[in-house]
This record gives sequence, structure tokens and C-alpha cells, in this order.
Amino acid sequence: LALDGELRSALVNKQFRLHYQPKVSLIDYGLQGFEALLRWDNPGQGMISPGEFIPVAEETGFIVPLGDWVLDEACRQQRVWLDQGMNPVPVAVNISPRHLRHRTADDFRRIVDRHRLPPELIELEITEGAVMQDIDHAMSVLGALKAMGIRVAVDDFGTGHSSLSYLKKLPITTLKIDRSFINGVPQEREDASIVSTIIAMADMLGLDVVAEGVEKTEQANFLRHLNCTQVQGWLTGRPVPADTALGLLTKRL
Ligand code: G
Ligand code: G
Ligand code: NA
Ligand code: MN
Repeated sequence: LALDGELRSALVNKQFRLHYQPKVSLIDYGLQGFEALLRWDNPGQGMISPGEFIPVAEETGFIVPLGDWVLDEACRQQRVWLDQGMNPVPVAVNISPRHLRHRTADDFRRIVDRHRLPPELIELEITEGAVMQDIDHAMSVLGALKAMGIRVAVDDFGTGHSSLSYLKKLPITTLKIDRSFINGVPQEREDASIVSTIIAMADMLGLDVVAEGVEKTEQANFLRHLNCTQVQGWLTGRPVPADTALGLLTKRL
């Protein structure tokens, strides 16, 4: 594939960037964390969205070095913010299914350690589908990550048919409710029921819950009513470059 070669050159030529989208508290709108989102700053075509190249990278295997770069870059940025005296919040990176299959918890840990970061300041977002694809590997990697203190979120929750018996055993810290459900809230009765059930279940399992794709005030109000603690979406902040994200952080006292 021609695109695979272009992606490999883009990595060598330092054309990838991370943007950071805030996760905020529904209680006081305070900053709770960032999700790092990949962008390709293509000299001819401008910023290219990962939706256009992640599937190819996943297919060719380039996602493994690219995913390592994403984690390394997020850790490097987190270290810069700490050194600037900022009050830290966890930074989450997306780990694709193939990347997860090809790496161990120690591989991820080495990258975090290279930047001398407290592990709880890094979170890995793993899709429900990736976990279910290879349950045994996922269980062992997530278990080891949890023992190290690295946070783990299940992304796009509700779309990947995970069995509740696995969910109970999965060593994770957070559920992220897929934005397809948030989209219909509060009008669509089915979506409202699903969202309220996921929030109640997360609470019973002792997990944090983040609602993704929140665009409207009515959605935030509905979620607050259900005691959902965190939201991420255009309502509370779009993905922004690191220098803009810095403005959302506060200085340590
Ligand atoms: O930002 P945007 O909506 O264009 O992202 C499209 C998709 O790409 C989303 O599903 C998002 O999770 C995924 N994505 C964004 N950044 C990364 C990344 O660094 N690694 C992986 N594996 N997926 C990413
Ligand atoms: O698959 P994942 O959940 O990681 O997807 C994250 C993607 O969702 C990001 O690329 C981001 O650009 C996009 N996104 C974030 N907030 C919103 C939102 O409020 N509405 C929509 N439509 N997309 C969003
Ligand atoms: Na994600
Ligand atoms: Mn998601």
C-alpha cells in the first residue's frame, strides 16, 4: 500500500502531532484529564484525521511503532508540563487492537519510565472490541498494568458485546460510554436507558465513568442527573494542540 510508505516517512520526518481533548467534572467543570488524539500534519494536505490512516496502519502493522510513538510523545509532554510546575492530570492514549496484541505491560511501562513519570498520570484507552478479541492476553496485560499503577479505560463501551462476566473480572479503572449512545440523549428513550444502566453498573463495579461526545447542555444536564462524574466532548472542549492545552492546566501551589 502506498499510504503505508507515506506513513512510515511521516514518522521519520516528524509529521505526527498530538492534540489534547479535556475530560471535565460535571460537578464544577474542573479539568480531570486529557485524551491525546493523533493528527498527521501533511505538508501538502494539512491536518489529516486518524480516521483516514489508523485503519491502514492497523492492517499493515505500522500501528505498532506509531502507537509506541504516541505513548512516548504523550509521556514526553506530560513530563514537560510537570517540569513547568503544572498541577498534573492523567493523559490518556488510545491503544489499537494490534498494538495491544504485540506488546506486553513491561513494554508500555518502559516507555512511561523513560520519562520518569508516576504511572497514575498515564492512562491507556483500549476498545471493548480489542479486549474481547483476545481475552487472555488482554486480562494478563491489563492486570500487570493495574499492578504497576497505570490507569486503563475501556473505550467505546457498549458497542463491542463484552460479556458482563468478563467486565466484572477485567482489571480496569474506567468505562467510557460510546458517543453513539450519548448522541440520542435525552430524547431517545432506548439511549437514555442504556446510558443510565451503564452509569449504574460502573458505580456498582467501582469504576469511573466518562461520557464521550457530549455536544449539548441538555446532554450534560441529563448525565449530571444520573450522577455521571466526567464528560468529554465539544461542549466542554475540542481537541487542541499542547500549547493551548497548557492554558487549561493550573500551577501547583
Ligand atoms: O480525532 P478523530 O475523531 O478524527 O479520530 C478518529 C478515530 O481515531 C477515533 O476512533 C480515535 O479513537 C482514533 N484515534 C485518535 N488518535 C489515536 C491514536 O493515537 N491511536 C489510535 N490507535 N487511535 C487513535
Ligand atoms: O474512538 P474514540 O472514542 O477515541 O474517539 C474519539 C474521537 O471523538 C476524537 O477523535 C474526537 O475528535 C471525537 N470527538 C470528541 N468529542 C466529540 C464530540 O463532542 N462530538 C463528536 N461528534 N466527536 C467528538
Ligand atoms: Na479513545
Ligand atoms: Mn471512544
